[in-house]
Amino acid sequence: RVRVRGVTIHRPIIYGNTAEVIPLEERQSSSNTAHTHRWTVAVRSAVSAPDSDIVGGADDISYFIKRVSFKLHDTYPNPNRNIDKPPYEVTETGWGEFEIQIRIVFISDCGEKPITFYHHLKLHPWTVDGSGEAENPPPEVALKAGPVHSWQYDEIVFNDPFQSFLNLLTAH
Ligand code: SLL
Repeated sequence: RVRVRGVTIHRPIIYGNTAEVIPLEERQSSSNTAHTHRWTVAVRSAVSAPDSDIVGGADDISYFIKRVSFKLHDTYPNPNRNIDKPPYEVTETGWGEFEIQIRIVFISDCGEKPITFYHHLKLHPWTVDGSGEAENPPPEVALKAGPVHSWQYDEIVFNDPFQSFLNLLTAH
């Protein structure tokens, strides 16, 4: 099997999270009243469907991805979450922000090593008060402000890919 020297091919992705305040009534009737937010962390294609308010995800990225692992904070049960088919996402509830480790494993025999990066889970719509200090608004204000979004655009770069993998990527 031969590598195609000098060739670089990228695939655009987005990764990040949305978060919403859990309404008080729902919180009080849940088993975990300390959990203030519901959030979703995801890896998707960077292409959004027209007229959709979902960020990205319109293109298939599963043909070159075997697994996406999200490593949550140790306060979560089974913090290592392996997702083997799209959508590559985890939805949870909680009370705090933390770094999520994201690892993408590519399909078997493609010759590409897994990549690892981090996303800071964002729950709060930080606002700036009159004095220029950043503040984290109270839950009722945050609830009215609507969902928080924190997304990063990036490109997965494959250098000197195997000819077979290059063919697969360009065929899609
Ligand atoms: C903080 N450094 O102190 C962060 C840690 C951890 C958030 C945040 C756990 C939920 C559960 C949860 O929300 N952890 O107990 O299932 O802000």
